[in-house]
Amino acid sequence: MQKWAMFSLFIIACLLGAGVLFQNISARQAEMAKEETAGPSIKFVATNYQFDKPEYTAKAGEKMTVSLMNKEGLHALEIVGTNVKLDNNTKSMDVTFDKPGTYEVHCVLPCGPGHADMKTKIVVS
Ligand SMILES: [Cu+2]
Repeated sequence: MQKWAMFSLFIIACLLGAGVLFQNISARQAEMAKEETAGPSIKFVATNYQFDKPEYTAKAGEKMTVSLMNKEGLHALEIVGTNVKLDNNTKSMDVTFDKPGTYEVHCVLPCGPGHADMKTKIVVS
């Protein structure tokens, strides 16, 4: 009788595990589908202590998605002159650059010795 109970528990645990796994997979697929259908975007990939590009480009008046990926270390950023602030809680936002120009982007989370130099820019034309 006890063996049966153990066996049943084991089966239930397996089913739960598979359920969680499946849910994760479909959530990820939905996220990927969303990314594919999205319009223009900029993805800032942050490492210690720089962003993956010295300069990003965008078009004025066009709604776009900006996102942050912390590949190494923990960083947050703001785009000066906009309301965009990204960190590990808010990983992406939509933004429209109204005017052409150069927008400074910098890390706003004290992340280590290279923090002060952790800057990049977006050239909007
Ligand atoms: Cu920093």
